[in-house]
Amino acid sequence: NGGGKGGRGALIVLEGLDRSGKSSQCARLLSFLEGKGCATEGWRFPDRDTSVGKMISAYLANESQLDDRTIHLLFSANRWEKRSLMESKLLGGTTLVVDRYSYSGVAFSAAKGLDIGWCKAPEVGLLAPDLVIYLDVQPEKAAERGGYGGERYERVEFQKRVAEHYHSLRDLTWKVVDGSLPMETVEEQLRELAMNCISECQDKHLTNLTW
Ligand code: Z5A
Ligand code: MG
Repeated sequence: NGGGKGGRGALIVLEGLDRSGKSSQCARLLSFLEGKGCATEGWRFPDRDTSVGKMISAYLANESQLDDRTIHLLFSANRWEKRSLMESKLLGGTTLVVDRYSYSGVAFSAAKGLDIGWCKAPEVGLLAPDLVIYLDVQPEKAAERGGYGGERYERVEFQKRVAEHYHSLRDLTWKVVDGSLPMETVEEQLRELAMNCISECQDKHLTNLTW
């Protein structure tokens, strides 16, 4: 595992607007860590493979309609159904690189106009990340990238509101990385942040989101 001392794995989350490069960078970071001999898994939310995830996926594809609060709670439930597995992986020494987490949950629903305190409440008690990497890209820039516009929420005006809410969620675990830099440059920065985090959190206890 990580530093070879039998410590726990790190919970590393990537966040950012649509097309900020999260999935690309998660894949690159994962193969880098694996190459270092680190026990690592790549996770993502929504996890579309569970039954809750299938409801979310249909909603995002505009194949079903759901009340704003209902879909918010489904996104949260999708994290809760993975919490115990997440905990056992981390305690067993596996580092998790997670593509979106509770911050997406709060930022997207709050951008629809839901009360932010109400949005945070169901996230309390989920595992707190050791590191949140926010890939910072202007919404207009992100929109120019490939594949934008297919799913619900993929509109520039909406993404601007999401960015404002992300901003209000930043805390000590956040590192903001300029996601408009070339992919390789971003990748380099993430490697260093991840390696530092993995060695620093080995002896630290896992904590819960408190919000
Ligand atoms: N959502 C929610 O409402 N509540 C929740 O609790 C959660 C999520 C967890 C689906 O998420 C939606 O769910 C999302 C939030 C909401 N809605 N929106 N909008 P998703 O994770 O399934 O979304 P996705 O479509 O898979 O990924 P994404 O976020 O849109 O993109 P990304 O992963 O950040 O970017 P990418 O796929 O790595 O890259 C996009 C393109 O940009 C691609 O062509 C790359 O080659 C290119 N790219 C990447 N990096 C660069 C750089 N540095 N330079 C140039 N080009 C680049
Ligand atoms: Mg993605």
